[in-house]
Amino acid sequence: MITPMELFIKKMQDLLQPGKVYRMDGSQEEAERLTNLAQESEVDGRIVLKKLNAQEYPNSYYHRSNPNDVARTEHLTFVCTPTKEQAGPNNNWLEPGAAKEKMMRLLKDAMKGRTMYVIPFVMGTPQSRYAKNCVQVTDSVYVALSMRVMSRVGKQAVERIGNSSDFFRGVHSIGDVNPDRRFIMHFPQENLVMSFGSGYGGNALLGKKCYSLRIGSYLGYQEGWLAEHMIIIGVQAPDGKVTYFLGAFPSACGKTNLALLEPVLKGYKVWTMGDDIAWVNVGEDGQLYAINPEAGFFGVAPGTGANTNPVMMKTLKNDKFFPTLFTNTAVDNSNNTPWWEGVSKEVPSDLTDWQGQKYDKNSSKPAAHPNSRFTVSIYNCPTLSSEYDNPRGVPISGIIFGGRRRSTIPLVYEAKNWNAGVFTASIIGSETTAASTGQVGAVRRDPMAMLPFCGYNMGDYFRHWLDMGKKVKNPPKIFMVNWFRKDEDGKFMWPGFRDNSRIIKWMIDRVEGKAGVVESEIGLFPEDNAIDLNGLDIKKETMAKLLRVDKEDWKKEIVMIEEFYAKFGDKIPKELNNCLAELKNKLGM
Ligand code: GTP
Ligand code: SPV
Ligand code: MN
Repeated sequence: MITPMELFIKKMQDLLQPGKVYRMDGSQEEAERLTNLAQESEVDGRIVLKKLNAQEYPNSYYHRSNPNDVARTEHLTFVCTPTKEQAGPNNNWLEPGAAKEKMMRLLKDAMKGRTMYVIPFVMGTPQSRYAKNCVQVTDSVYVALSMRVMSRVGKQAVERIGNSSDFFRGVHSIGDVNPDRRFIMHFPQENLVMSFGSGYGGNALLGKKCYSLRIGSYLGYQEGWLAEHMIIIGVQAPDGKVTYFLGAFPSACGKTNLALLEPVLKGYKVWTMGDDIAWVNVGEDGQLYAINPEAGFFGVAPGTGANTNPVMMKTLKNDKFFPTLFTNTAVDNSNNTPWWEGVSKEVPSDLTDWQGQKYDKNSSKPAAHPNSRFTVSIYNCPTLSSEYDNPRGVPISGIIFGGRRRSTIPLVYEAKNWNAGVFTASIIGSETTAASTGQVGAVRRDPMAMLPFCGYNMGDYFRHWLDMGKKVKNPPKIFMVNWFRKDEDGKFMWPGFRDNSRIIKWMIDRVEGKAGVVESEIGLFPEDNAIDLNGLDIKKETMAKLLRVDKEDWKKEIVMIEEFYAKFGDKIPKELNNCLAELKNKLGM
């Protein structure tokens, strides 16, 4: 008898007609073999990988993609549920039959003369009951190598799957990298994703956003857990105690930086559990626990430097687990190292930009693409938590939500209880970033930082969040932050990065009941002098501005919130409508 996994592989072979089939085993030897192959292969007219300076960046490689393929494409991403209502106004929708037909046409014979890489992988530590089994096929060696870094590829996955038919199926072909023939189609009911025409991270590494968030959130809704766009960190205080937090910020709004934070405050330390995705379950003791389903970082390069994120700089130079990939950064030709805005103050004189052209220092454009990224194993991270592979995950005491807002949203405040926290997260607005194609800097609603990633109707998702609160014994405290407030001159008012540890310290004090609060219209603010500003040169007036409700701004915000809520009609839970009514009342609306 043929196993369901073998049947899937055979069906893919019949459909895609690859010249060769290669089955990934996840070994280090295989990584060497495939990186060697990638240095000799051309895809889409470009050499797939070029080796970088091994003294500076050991076992690191440079990849340049087609300039039309540098970010997620939300307008080409669909959730194909039996009814449109199930996908909700937060998703593009196609009827599953029609969607599959469209994809079958694109995928038919798509791998002729190419190699089909079969990637069995586990999301989550294989010992965990929360981990999930997956198989992806792809014709991109770059994707195959990236998957190896980002998930647990190989034997353990094959063993876990065995004769079972319960595994995620992902089909990916880079096709001809044509945006007119690019689609990322999700079939939550079938645990299936079909992706064509892009090699970019979130479009092509199907274990990441496609499975661990869109399909995962749907599974979580069915099975009673949450799949979230969140970091997981353990923050150690001077007394040695570690407090675990989840943190959700929209794409390119600071998750990776917070996950690898080196606190400025003496005696504090951040232990990294994850930088992008968390699967959150209620444990046997009734507490909320989180695991990171991923095994690597796919992080934004620009802005990463020795001052802002020294831990990531060290991670990128470790090679315990390889390869490390740099995609669409610039290259410093003087020493063959990757370069991006923020990695050094000086712009090197001999740079090749992300499109392969000689870079003109006087150019107003950046040398690295704003969404250029690195792909690196989490095991190379010097602050990796000792709990990272704990199959139970870690118990969560606080949840931090945030967005990128030049105005309106204060530096930090706390929701008065779980439901108020769910409301606060449901009304998050954030400026769009280069992580997704389209306009950058436009404010849009991005509830829980999940707008592009919730695989079902967001109204049902809000209900699910409220229900989770009822199941948890000691619901974590919920905080809202905004590192991105700007003054009249357009300068950031808060130093951010390593100084964000000052805010986290206050949160720990709140969790431990050591700090008082002042109630405001939108939630609870720190008492005067409760935030440790020792050693920081910041004006009292600036702090006052950062920690104040601007009623006029908030009245404008309410209009946008109501517009967003209205899209969901009566799917918005009454608890959230009540919170909104209460807020309007307090603002005198
Ligand atoms: P995704 O990988 O897209 O989900 O992004 P992310 O949320 O992990 O964002 P990341 O930490 O990579 O940061 C994105 C950009 O924001 C980078 O250019 C950072 O340098 C910048 N950034 C991060 N934290 C701060 C901060 O506290 N203040 C300021 N001003 N910028 C920050
Ligand atoms: C994001 O856009 O939120 C990312 C990068 O983390 S991607 O994997 O492409 O989604
Ligand atoms: Mn992300």
